[in-house]
Amino acid sequence: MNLFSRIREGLGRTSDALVRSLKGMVGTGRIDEATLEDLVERLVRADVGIETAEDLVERLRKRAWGRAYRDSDELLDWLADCAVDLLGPSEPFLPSSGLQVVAIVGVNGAGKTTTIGKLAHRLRSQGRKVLVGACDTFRAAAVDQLEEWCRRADVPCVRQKPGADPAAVAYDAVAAAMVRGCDVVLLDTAGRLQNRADLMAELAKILKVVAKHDASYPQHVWLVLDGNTGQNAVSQAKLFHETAPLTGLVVTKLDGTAKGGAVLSLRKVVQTPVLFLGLGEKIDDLVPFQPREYARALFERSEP
Ligand SMILES: Nc1nc2c(ncn2[C@@H]2O[C@H](COP(=O)(O)OP(=O)(O)OP(=O)(O)O)[C@@H](O)[C@H]2O)c(=O)[nH]1
Ligand SMILES: [Mg+2]
Repeated sequence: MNLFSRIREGLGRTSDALVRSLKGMVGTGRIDEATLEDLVERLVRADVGIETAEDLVERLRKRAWGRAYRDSDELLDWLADCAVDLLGPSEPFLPSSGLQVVAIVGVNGAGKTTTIGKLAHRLRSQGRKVLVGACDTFRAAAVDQLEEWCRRADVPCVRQKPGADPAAVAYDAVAAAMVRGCDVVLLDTAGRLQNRADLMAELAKILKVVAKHDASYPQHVWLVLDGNTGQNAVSQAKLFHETAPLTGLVVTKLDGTAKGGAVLSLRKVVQTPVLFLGLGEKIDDLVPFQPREYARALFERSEP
C-alpha cells in the first residue's frame, strides 16, 4: 500500500466526516461571504479548530474570491491546496553533520517508546549509527520495552537500574554515543503530564545535563502526540514548548480513529513542524510527514 493510501485509510473517519459535511454544501456555487461562513462552520464541526478553519478559509478567499465552483469536489480540491499552503514544506529532519541528540518527550502513552523503535530502525536502515538512551527509569517495564525495540532495530541501548536519575542516564547515553562515533542518539523519556511542574522540572534537568557535553545538545526535542487527542494536543504542545523548546512533532496512532484536523491545527497554533506520522504498531509504521499527501488524504476521497 502506498503512503497516500495508508494515510487515507488512517484518516478514514476524520476525512469521511469532513468530506461528508463539505459535500453537503450546495452543488455549485461561488466563493462569496455566505459560502466562506458556511465552510468555517462545517470545518469546525468536523473538529478542525476555529483558528485553523478561519486560516484555511482566508487562504481560500485570497485564492478564489468570486470564482464559481463546478461541484463540491472542486471546492475540496481548492481546500486541499490551501491546507498544503498552511502546512508548509516538509522539513529535513536530521542533518548528517556531527552527533545529533534527540530528546523524545510527551504525555503518558503517546507512543514515545514505540516511535523510538521505529525511528531507530528507519535511521539504521539509512546507514546511520544510532544509540538509544533509556531515560524512563520509573518503571522497569519501560526499560524492557525499549530494549526489545532496540533488539528489533538492532541498535545499542544505554540503561541503568530502575529508579536511576533520568538525567544521569541521558548524560551516559550521550557520552557513549560520542565515544562510539554515533550519528544519532535517541533519548526515551518518561511520560509526563504537561501541567505537572515537578515532572517538567525533571525534563528541564535532563536537557541541562545533556548540554554539559556540548551546549548545542540536544539539538532536537521532538514531542510525540497521540493523534486521537484532538484539540488537547495543542495545549500539550504549548506547555511542553515552555520547558523544552520543541523542534518537531510526531503524531502517532493516525491508523485509528484519529482526528486528522488536529495536525492542521498544530501547524497553525504551535508553529512546530510535524516530522513523522505513526500509522501502526509495527516497526515500519512510521512515515515522514508530507504535507501534500496529507492534505490530499484529508480532503479527497480517492487518488486522482
Ligand atoms: N495503532 C497504533 N498504536 C500505537 C502507535 N504508536 C504507539 N502505539 C501504541 O500505543 C501504546 C503506547 O505506546 P508507547 O510507545 O509505550 O507510549 P509511550 O509514550 O512510550 O508511553 P509511556 O512511556 O508509558 O509514557 C502501545 O500499545 C503502542 O503499541 C501508532 O502509531 N499506532
Ligand atoms: Mg515509553
